[in-house]
Amino acid sequence: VDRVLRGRIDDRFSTVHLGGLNLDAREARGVRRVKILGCGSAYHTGLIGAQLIEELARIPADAEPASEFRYRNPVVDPDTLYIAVSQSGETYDTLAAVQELKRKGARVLGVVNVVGSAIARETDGGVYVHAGPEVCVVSTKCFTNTAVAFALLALHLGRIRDLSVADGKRIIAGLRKLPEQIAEVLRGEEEIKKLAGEYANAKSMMFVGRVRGYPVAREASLKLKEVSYVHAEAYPASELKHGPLALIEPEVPTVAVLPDDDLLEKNRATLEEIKARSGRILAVAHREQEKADHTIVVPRNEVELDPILMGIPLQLLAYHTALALGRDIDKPRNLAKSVTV
Ligand code: F1P
Repeated sequence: VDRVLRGRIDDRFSTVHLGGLNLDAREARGVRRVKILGCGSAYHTGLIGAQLIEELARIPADAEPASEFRYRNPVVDPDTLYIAVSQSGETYDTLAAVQELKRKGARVLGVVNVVGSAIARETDGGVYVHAGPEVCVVSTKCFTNTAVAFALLALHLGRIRDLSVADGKRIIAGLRKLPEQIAEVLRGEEEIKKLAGEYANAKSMMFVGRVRGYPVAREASLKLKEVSYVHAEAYPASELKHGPLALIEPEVPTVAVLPDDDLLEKNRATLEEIKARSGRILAVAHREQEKADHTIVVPRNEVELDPILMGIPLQLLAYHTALALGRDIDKPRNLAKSVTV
């Protein structure tokens, strides 16, 4: 995280410098929509990015799996800024989506980790994530850094489009606190290891979150599947009552992501619904949750940055679940470093 921030936020806590963006102030002011495309974890950071851009720059934004977008003959709108996200920069579905967009005359930026990769080359400009090489096949530190890069991009767009100075300073101060807070979360690894041992034999795991919590729930469920092969489902918390509650039973525990925003009370009501069906609950929150069987407590930051911090203990949970089940963490089955077909 230090690396993605380095040199990009100034000492007066007011400006974000994104050198390679290739989007001047006039162009940025003309953006009417933002559409973010990526696959797997990259798509999930796109969901976080879209929320940050809506919150901090007040531009309507959404994210879609690039692997779907490329096949549906999308309408390309000249006032939409398209952003492709990829750790490797080589994922073929994402590259194909970029090429399709370019063919239709769109402007496409990249949020990419590997410098000089195919997607970095094909896009018109963008932000490098500077996470360094992902030694493991699955994306972990790159997920975190990409979310931070989106926070910087959202601040930059917000700045150009009149984000209040106070808000900008607040978020920048929050970003500066992240590296130490991440270190604090990592210091809790022993506790997470114990929890992983308790939940490792689940028949299936549910992951739920509302708004800011939802992309984290999706990503945590993907990480668990990728490395431990435990079946997992992720739902927006309010969707539970539209069917998936039928799955809740003691052998199907729920991981609930609970940012400290104005939805916390609603989230607690969801925990009650799960408890009423004898579901076990592991919460990720800023303080102990009495409705949950266990809570992983993470430090408090600006609420907009909660998805960044709350993803980390759940990466550790997936890791320790995989270890507890004797999986080969470094070579998860059926998973390629970059999917190039
Ligand atoms: C996308 C991705 C990863 C996943 C796995 C397969 O990669 O789906 O999120 O963990 O490695 O590929 P990328 O486009 O971000 O390199």
